[in-house]
Amino acid sequence: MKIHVLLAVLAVTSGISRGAPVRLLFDTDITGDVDDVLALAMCHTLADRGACELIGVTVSKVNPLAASFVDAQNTYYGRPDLPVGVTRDPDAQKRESRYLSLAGSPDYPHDLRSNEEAREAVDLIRELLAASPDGSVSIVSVGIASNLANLLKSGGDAHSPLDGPALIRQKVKLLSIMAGAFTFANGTNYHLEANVINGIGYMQTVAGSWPEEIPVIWSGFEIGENLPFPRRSVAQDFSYREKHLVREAYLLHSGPEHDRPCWDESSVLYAVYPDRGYFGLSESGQVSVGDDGFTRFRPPGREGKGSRRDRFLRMTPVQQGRALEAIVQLTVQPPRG
Ligand SMILES: [Ca+2]
Repeated sequence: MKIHVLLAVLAVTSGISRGAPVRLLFDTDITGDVDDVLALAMCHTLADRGACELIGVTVSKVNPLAASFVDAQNTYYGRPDLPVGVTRDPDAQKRESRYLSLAGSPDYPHDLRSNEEAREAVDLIRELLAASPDGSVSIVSVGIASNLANLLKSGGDAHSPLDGPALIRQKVKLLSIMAGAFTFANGTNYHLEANVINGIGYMQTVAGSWPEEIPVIWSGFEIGENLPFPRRSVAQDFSYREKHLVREAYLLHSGPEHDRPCWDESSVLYAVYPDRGYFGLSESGQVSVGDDGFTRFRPPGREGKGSRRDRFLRMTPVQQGRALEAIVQLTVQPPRG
């Protein structure tokens, strides 16, 4: 056997492949909490490194400044033309923000002046999926599930004749979603998590209708709660620019004396580096969403029947340290250029 053939075989058998980087679609409720801003910064950093290809950002909650802010952050990170979509679902939660007003600052230029100038989110997602190679897109969902639910309910259109579930089956590789709680969290084993309870019907649609063949990895509340972004890093590590959008947003939301949990960042880290051991995984099973918003995980029955679509993230103390440091370093990395 020639040496290059041997090496190729070794690479395949050891699970190390150098295929095209995953195509990342970031679906966010970037309005209330600030972890969405840090998670979007990570997406850009990872794209700068060639670890992923960032193909678009969609917003699942309603705030008139959402599209402008996302466009400003994309521009800040050197991607002024990255497509931005916003939900136009009248039932999606409207949410105030402490930091989206930064979009009005002359320090952060951008094109999109209003949500009306942005794309409708599901139409954009369908276009991006249809234009992607089969099985190539990882969706990171870090907010309420309005866009995912409406994608699942969508029918064929000019982008693809396939309905939502069929399009997902063909194009999507993974859904990495921050939602729910799966162990003891926030002082209870019955924590009702915000991304679910702020749109219970949407999350029920995702849990109930997401295609069985496409894995869903849930980052429960307990994961981010144990990944506190260090205030010292906020104070020191963004100093390479006098005006830094991420630092300003963080301070407007959380102030200088708070270590904000990295809920949303955990789902980005897993989606891009699923094989790096930053997290452990539960066994396979299925998540259901109750009418009160509680997320219940059920493994298959004794006879092995039942769904194996879903798993949730776990974290040992060693993984906790590794994951947090990776998130911090990916968040504070300077934009390219
Ligand atoms: Ca969020």
